[in-house]
Amino acid sequence: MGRTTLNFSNKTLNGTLEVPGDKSISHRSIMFGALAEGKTVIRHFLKGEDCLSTISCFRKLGVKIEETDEEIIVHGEGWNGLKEPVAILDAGNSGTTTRLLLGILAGRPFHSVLIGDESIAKRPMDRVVVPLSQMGARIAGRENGKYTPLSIQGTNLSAMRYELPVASAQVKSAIIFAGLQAEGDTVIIEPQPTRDHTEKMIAQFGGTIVRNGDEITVTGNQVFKGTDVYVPGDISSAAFFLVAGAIAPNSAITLKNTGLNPTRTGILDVLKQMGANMVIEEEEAVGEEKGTVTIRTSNLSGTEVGGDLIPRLIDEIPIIALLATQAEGTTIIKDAEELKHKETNRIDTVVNELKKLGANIEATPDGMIIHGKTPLSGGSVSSHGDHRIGMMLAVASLVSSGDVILENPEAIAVSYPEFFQDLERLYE
Ligand code: SPQ
Repeated sequence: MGRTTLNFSNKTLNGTLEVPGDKSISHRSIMFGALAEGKTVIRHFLKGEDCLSTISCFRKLGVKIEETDEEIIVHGEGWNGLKEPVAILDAGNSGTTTRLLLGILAGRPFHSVLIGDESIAKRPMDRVVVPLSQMGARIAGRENGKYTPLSIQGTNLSAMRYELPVASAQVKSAIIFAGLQAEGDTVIIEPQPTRDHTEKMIAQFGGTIVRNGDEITVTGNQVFKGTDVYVPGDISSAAFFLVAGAIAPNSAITLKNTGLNPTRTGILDVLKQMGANMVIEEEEAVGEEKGTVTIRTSNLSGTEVGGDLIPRLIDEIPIIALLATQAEGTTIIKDAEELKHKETNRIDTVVNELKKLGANIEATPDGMIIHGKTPLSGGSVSSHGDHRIGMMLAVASLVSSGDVILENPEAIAVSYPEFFQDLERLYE
């Protein structure tokens, strides 16, 4: 585990950037490419560790996947192209890989074993295992299938009607993948909208899924056709530069080809609410919405973040907390208990690490309260193996008066391997 010293104090950031491809969409493009019949060509795929774990799992499941500098080519042979793996499937640090694969493997006629790293071993899998079991899935694991390693004996699944008890795109997607293999119509009730990349991709691969209000209906036994996928820039990665541009002095950053799917753009709403100097230009696109966002140094004020906004910015809360330390007044983040189930407990890690830099921040049972505007100091902090905490602390160093020493910066490679190179390109 390494350590890096960040001395970015008072740097001005200027320039144009295209952040790497969206992580959620990259995972799903491999999954649908593998399940489809024929060739799928994916451009602007995120070669972060999480998505490489998804590729490695599907290769072990017998799918031919080629990698060039520009493209990933998946040679799908339909649902039956997936074969019983002779090796353990390792999802690494990726919750998306683990949970979505469970939905796929539950209905395949073979046995498989799924593991992940230390962080995955602590994240709840029962939120997926319980509904899949109601469909007939046979999954065993530690504490009654709550934790990895998980062993899956694929079987015939039956359709069901299920109301999501948590706002989670991963739970929704796992049930959709199971529903796609079940007899009849599976209906999922989603009280709060979550990212809809799985639904969009079903349409892109020639399948059907219907949304009616908060009800999603998916019919079983669908056949997908391989296609071309362009993955837009990840708004969750762009968020670090949006905040950097808003809080660093005399800065202006333009982010091209950024994903603007409305289920993901909560960060833009919060930046607007806080008074950020920002321009959004949407562009014509097939499938996923995208466009260009420009942000300049801004005078920010505190705000409240909660309710239906939370699933639209769940992964951006660490960087929003930092943003709030640089805004006048109080920011309240609530209804965000889900943060406790991410790579780390992101309520505790955000609060503890930002406190070490002098932030006025306190944890609440479902979020945090931040009082600004606070000058940050240097200090020794850690990513705790969580990529989003690592990037947030690196951006914090832009407004810290002294050096920030960051433990375990390697974690950032999970979603953004070129993060530091991109940050350095914007320095003046
Ligand atoms: O894949 P993983 O590890 O769960 O990644 C995270 C992240 O910060 O990158 C969460 F820790 O993103 C999730 C996100 O929080 C990715 C995701 C998806 O692609 O469907 C959905 C969200 O999780 P959930 O549990 O709310 O469905």
